[in-house]
Amino acid sequence: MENNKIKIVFATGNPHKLFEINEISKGSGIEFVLPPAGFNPVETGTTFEQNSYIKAFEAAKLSGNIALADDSGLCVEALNGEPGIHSARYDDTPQKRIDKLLANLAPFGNRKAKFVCAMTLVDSNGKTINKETGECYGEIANVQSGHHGFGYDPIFIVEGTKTTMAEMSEEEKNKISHRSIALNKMITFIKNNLM
Ligand code: ITT
Repeated sequence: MENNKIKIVFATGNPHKLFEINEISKGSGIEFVLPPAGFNPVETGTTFEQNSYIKAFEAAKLSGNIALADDSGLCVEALNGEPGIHSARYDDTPQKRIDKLLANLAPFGNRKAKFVCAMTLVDSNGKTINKETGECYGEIANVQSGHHGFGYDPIFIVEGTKTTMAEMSEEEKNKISHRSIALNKMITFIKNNLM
């Protein structure tokens, strides 16, 4: 069964993302694999969509095959959508990024936020084969809680719950996350058009 899976390059340097992607796509007949050595895209885009294209094309060129990329981030309403596309570079470490966000948000009563994910599937000539997006709504907690997931999960309380994403199991997160919403649409497209 494993051998019959089709492999698609997933253009990331973030192992947590690859892990989530392969958990979400379990049973789909698709396995996502890391790009070849030398993958080092420069994310010069001004939108999630542009940066996901840049990463996917870089990996597709290197591998000579189609590649999928995810550009994602946390958009906080009171901070005019920041850190947004700068989420991974907001500060030096994951903990410092959380601390900085909590400090910057402290003066505001509005703690609404959303996770956004833009995915683009690109071929080695740079043609976009398909693109999808997913959003997950919630609010920023006053203090961090939980150890699952990655990034800003410990301070993101999912709408309709009292728990942060980091307090959810991987399975629970993968049912509702921005990444799973985008990826499930992308998997449907791949199954209908490429398999
Ligand atoms: P690649 O570009 O190599 O894929 P990256 O981590 O740099 O890895 P992005 O540029 O897309 O990826 O930035 C995404 C950042 O947004 C990520 O590093 C986290 O800080 C945050 N983020 C995205 N999805 C998240 C999630 O599901 N949970 C928590 N934080 C998330």
